[in-house]
Amino acid sequence: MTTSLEALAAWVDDVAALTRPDRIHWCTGSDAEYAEMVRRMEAEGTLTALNQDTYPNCYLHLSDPSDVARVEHLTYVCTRTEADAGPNNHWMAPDEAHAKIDALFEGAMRGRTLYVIPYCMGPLDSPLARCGVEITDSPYVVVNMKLMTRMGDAALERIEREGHFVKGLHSTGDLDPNRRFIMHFPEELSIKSIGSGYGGNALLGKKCHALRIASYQAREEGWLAEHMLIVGIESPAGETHYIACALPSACGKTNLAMLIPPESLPGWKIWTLGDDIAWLHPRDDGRLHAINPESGYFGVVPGTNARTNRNAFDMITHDAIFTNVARTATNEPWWEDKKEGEPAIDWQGRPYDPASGPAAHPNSRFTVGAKNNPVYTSLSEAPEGVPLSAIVFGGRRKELAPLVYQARDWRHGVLVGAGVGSETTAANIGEVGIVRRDPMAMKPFCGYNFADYWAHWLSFESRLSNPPGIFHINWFRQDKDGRFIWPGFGENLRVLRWIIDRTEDRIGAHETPIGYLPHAEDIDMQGLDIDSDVMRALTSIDESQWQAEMDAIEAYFDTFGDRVPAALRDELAAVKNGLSNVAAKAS
Ligand code: OXD
Ligand code: MN
Repeated sequence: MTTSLEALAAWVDDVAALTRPDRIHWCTGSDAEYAEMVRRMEAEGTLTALNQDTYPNCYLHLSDPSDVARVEHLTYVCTRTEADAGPNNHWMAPDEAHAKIDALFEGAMRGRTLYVIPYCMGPLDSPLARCGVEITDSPYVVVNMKLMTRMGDAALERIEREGHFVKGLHSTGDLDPNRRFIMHFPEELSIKSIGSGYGGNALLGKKCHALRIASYQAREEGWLAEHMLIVGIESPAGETHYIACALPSACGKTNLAMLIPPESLPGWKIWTLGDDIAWLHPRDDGRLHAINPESGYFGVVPGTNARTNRNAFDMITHDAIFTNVARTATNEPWWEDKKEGEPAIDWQGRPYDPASGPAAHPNSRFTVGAKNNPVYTSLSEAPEGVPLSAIVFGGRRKELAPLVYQARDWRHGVLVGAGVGSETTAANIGEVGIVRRDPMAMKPFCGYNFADYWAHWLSFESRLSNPPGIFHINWFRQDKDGRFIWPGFGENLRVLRWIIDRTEDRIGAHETPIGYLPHAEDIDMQGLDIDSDVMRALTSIDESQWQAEMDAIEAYFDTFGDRVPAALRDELAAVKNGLSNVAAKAS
């Protein structure tokens, strides 16, 4: 036994009896252990060193071609009653789910090593952090968890002190998509995942624990686990505001979290606290505080270049793991839109041939520790987190949603979040580019019934005397030829400034039925060449399109029946009313 915590030792024994590994290794989290794991994977051929002169300590992993993204259709929330999981989740009864998946785990680790990874989501000394233990047979998971979480001895110490932890059992199994399941048991605070080695399916601290299980735990304990980046924005005068922003997968959260201010806005600084997950807690000051439970990034690689995200581009030149990118003839990693070099070998290890599709998989990823980021802030380790000035929701919408708007108050803000729709991306297996409802960007990640989740969100109105403002953004508007009309990336700082000015009551806005829109002149356009027509399109709404949108949101809410909170329905009715009044006046 390598732990003083009996419950943990007993669970590891039970898992070993079921899965029959050749060896058991308790991860210490040391750098030497990481180096040894890398060496072993290189010997096995599951990790390849990239050019160590230009990309020191960088490695490439190529996954099974059928295992490149999250698999929502195989992801289950197994609560005692189906209604508790809600129509937003696939559900299976816990007994049935355990029986089904345990049968697949039987003997699954024969010939392999069972790794025990104790980890802490959040700063090790934070009362807002929560711990877990992942058991896995994948060395790739071990090295990724080392970069993404605080794992090893220090986490184990906290777990032994607290006596409880989230249990996550993972095996890559035989990678057969027909024997792949990602199951969550929120009432038992446990996860079982088999048949995939892909990040979101296999690094159980991330989506499975820090979102699905944590969202459930957060409702019981009075906080929120959200799919949000956390960023600090420092003005030239030295005033810093913290913003948490929820965007669906592959909609630019990492870029926004690491935004580089354009030269035309001198003196502004950006600090990254997190790029994917935020845990939000009401604190004694009446404000909502945020911590990032993770300590690394698992970001989408294609599209990263010196112009779109110089910080990310630089941060992945050392101590990084790449998954499913291509390689150049000089063994450097290569991806679409890198704007440098040429692919020689594609993400499946074949000589590159443009006829076989992109050289790097569209959902290829980098994994790096947060400290690689040039704009890392040590506030990421602050036990109390940072107080939020604003919460920002958003989606990928070619039309309809303006560049930015503000909700009237918290309650209306919950409607804005619950109504988010976005065009799908390659982060999940399935059709790309269709609009789907993605409330709070949590569609794939909420561990319980969305209707109860919205009620939980609404309850914060009375828990916060000084709540953050709530906003909605859309960087993805297109013209009729399919070109993006807003430049995005660093220029998004102009929108963040508007958001901060609104939370500080420094500027007015134009009131519409969907919320407050900017007066076009209040968005600083210095140094940016954008047509006034385009600016008008970005800062106005088409009422009839919005009427159709609100109908679609209402129809979506209807799928949750009477569990939808009355206050949310009232907010929806108020917006619909406002839109029909405008339409009546116009006719
Ligand atoms: C992610 C995702 O990997 O949202 O962050 O898919
Ligand atoms: Mn994500």
